Amino acid sequence: MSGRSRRKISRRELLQGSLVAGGTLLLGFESLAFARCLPSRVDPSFQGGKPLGIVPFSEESRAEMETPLGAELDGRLYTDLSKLTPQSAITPSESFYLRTRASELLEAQHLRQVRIGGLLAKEFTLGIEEIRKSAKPIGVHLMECAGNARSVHFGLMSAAEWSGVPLMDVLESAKAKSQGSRVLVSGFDTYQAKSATSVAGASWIFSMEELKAAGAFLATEMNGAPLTRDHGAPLRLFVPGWYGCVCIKWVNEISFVDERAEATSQMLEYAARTMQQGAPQLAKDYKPALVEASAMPVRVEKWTISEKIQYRVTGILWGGSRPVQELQIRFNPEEDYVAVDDLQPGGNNTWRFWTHAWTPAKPDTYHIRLRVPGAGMATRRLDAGYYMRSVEIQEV
Ligand SMILES: Nc1nc2c(c(=O)[nH]1)N[C@H]1C(S)=C(S)[C@@H](COP(=O)(O)O)O[C@H]1N2
Ligand SMILES: [Mo]
Repeated sequence: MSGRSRRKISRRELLQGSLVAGGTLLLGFESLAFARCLPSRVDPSFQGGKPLGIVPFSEESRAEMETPLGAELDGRLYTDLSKLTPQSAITPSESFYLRTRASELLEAQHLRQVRIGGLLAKEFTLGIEEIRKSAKPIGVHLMECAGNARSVHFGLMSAAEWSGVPLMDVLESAKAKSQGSRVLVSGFDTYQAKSATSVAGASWIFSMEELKAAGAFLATEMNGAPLTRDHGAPLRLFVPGWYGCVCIKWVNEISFVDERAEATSQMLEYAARTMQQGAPQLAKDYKPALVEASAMPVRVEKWTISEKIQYRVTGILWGGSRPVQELQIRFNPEEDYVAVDDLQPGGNNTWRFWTHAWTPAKPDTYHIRLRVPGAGMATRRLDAGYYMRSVEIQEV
């Protein structure tokens, strides 16, 4: 270990958020306590060690995190996943990612009720107040944008605690005509500005079976407070386990349609990202936009333990149709996958944490990938290297 890196790092430097040590740019811990709050059952040595900082991921742009950017269809906010710990596993509403911000043209009177129509004996409207009164706590669910990307540090993903009403309750009381086998959910999507990158008009068509199996709900609250304007107030759809593109915000219409219904512009736009075969013209030919089991590192921590440099990788595991039992990590193509040291137990409604102690053989650039071993579970994005993250290790 070089003398330079043994140099004492002041608390002030750590708090300032970035420093250079041993030639590596280290993003500082917000506090020392932060680094200690992950369980280390396998390697308790970290409890006695000293955290030096976080090695930033390389080959990722410097996106501005947790700040609302832009407006309307081009509005974004990226959640900073590098701060995640099991103690802060629910994203505060002001840090929850945004993909599309509320229209400048949206006013409260546009969304006082939801129209229930289409292939129905009789159309009717449901008042928002009525829906609000029957809302109940639903639990914690993660949402990921199908367009999540390394360039924004995968910040289009967050988890919150939701309240609302099961969509099936609303649909069953509506009694569709027999040919109304599918359901179109739409929101208020009239914007002042034309988007550079997105097609306006979010709506999605589901089969009744899909909505039932997923436990879809109309959300009224997020983290114990009414939805914010940008997150779809007063009412948004949430389909647990599916990509965010189906979770329609500012819901204003639910319509029964039949097997001949055409795919919406949103379905066509997201066809590739939700791993459809081509871009089917009919809604019935779309497969559920499920988030398959996925995992990635969120932070690589640098420590000194008994005078030695040691790294610890902390990451998340999410998605999948059932909970993953085992997770493996690999630091470069020429190395083998090995089981991660510690995988937090849990279900698949939200992210689970894992940690892995790491002693790189030599200073180098490492490309970290994860794998869910065993057959029987599709992990296409994970296996394609979509969530790979790289670090440049300068000191071992
Ligand atoms: N009405 C409407 N709903 C929408 C969208 C939209 O553009 N308009 N974007 C969708 C997409 S692509 C995602 S990923 C989620 C994001 O929800 P959030 O901004 O609350 O995180 O909302 C979905 N619901
Ligand atoms: Mo999205």
